[in-house]
Amino acid sequence: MTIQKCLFVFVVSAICLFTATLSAHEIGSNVLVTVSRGDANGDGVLNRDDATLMHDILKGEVDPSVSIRDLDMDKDGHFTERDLLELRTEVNLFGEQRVHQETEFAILGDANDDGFVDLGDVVSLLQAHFQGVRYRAPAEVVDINLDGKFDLRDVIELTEIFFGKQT
Ligand SMILES: [Ca+2]
Ligand SMILES: [Ca+2]
Ligand SMILES: [Ca+2]
Repeated sequence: MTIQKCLFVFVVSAICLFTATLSAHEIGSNVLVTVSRGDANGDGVLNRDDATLMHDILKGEVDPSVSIRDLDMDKDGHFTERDLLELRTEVNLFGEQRVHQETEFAILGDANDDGFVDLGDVVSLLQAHFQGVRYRAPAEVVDINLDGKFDLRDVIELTEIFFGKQT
């Protein structure tokens, strides 16, 4: 094998490896997110304040400032009266307690947390960025370019994926 041929094989392998690494973080792949179940006000403590806030969110009087996952006490994927009941029961039984954080998988790019990555998520990200509307998914899910923060670059990246402007 000539040196040139060796070099060629090396470069091709390197490209394959790089592509494999990238595809591991593709839109729609699973990302680990941290869930603080029940902590509706996000202060790290589970108490009656969270139950009151959950009640108001359920009635539509307040917009949640945490991920819907954090409100989903019974882990059925929805936020309902049952979750409020479960939180109340827990607080009544055990009193005020520190939030037990868990990790679970979410879908990278699924900004509105409906289980699919589609144009609805692009709209959610655009609204989140330009109108300050809160996206429903945990922060890890909207960090499309995986640089540790959510900003305009993530919006652009997801938009480009859907409108085929990727180069
Ligand atoms: Ca709390
Ligand atoms: Ca979605
Ligand atoms: Ca980012």
